[in-house]
Amino acid sequence: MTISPRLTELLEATDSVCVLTGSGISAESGIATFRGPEGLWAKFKPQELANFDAFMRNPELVWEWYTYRKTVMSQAQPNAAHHALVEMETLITDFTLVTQNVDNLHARAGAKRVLELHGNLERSYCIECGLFAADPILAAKGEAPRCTQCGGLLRPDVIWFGELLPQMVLQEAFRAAERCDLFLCVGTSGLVYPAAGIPLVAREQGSYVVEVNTEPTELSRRCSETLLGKAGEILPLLTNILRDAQGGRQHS
Ligand code: BV8
Ligand code: ZN
Repeated sequence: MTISPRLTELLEATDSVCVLTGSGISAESGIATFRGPEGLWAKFKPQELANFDAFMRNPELVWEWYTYRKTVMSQAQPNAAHHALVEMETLITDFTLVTQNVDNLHARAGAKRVLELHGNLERSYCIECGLFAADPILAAKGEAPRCTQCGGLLRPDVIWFGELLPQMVLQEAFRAAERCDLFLCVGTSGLVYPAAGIPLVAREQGSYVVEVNTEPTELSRRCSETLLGKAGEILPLLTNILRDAQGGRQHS
């Protein structure tokens, strides 16, 4: 994979980078993406699982799905792409990592600051009293976990379709997109809003927007360039250029 002179020049000079990741960055860690032949949505209908009404109709089924995903998550390890972004964070003064993923792999890779647009499956909370449960005692098969304080239903701390994203986090992501020189869009199909609107804001204000994906997406025609390939192979290349250019200067 050759990196274009334009992108190389930018990597060597930039001090303001914003990155948006989607489930594709975790594919090489063995976590299924949502779309595509092996995707989660191929087996399960999002409208039957990833929304509050579905949860209230059948909390046991939704918890069965999320328990499965939590198990897959806990057995997964961050991959070279996650680690490349952790190193990038140390090399760039103004670095913002925004993720749509709920698998906690950026944090587990050592990322210091992760803007979680869609929550984090490590956390759950009570729909009655709001008490957070770090990792609910996953009830026996066929039961939904309950709050130890009030007995209310616990739900995964993820943003479902039709639910508002955390507004402070979203605003911070848009602000970073507005000011960055370089925007990396990694492993996302760019179909879900408002997250998919973040790279578009970067583009509108003149950032160089680079897509890293194994195939073209909805966003491709709006990006400055698309690097076709695996995130686990491409992101380390970008970080190598950064590190060499900055003489390995570590940003505190
Ligand atoms: C909201 C958390 C408003 C839960 C998720 C019509 C038009 C526009 C918008 C809408 C509309 N109708 C409804 C909406 C709004 C809706 C939406 O955007 N729907 C879409 C489907 C049309 N959005 C919402 O509902 C959001 N909330 O808008 O609220 C509101 C207003 C008023 C009052 C109340 C509310 C909430 C959306 C959040 C949903 N939650 N996840 C969970 O995980 O269970 S969505 C889920 O899918 C992800 O979080 C992610 O955000 C999204 C997209 O997934 P991707 O990460 O992109 O993954 P995908 O599989 O699609 O793609 C993977 C990519 O990786 C592929 O391109 C593949 O090629 C690539 N890849 C694979 N391997 C690799 C790779 N790339 C690199 N390397 C590899 N190795
Ligand atoms: Zn409670």
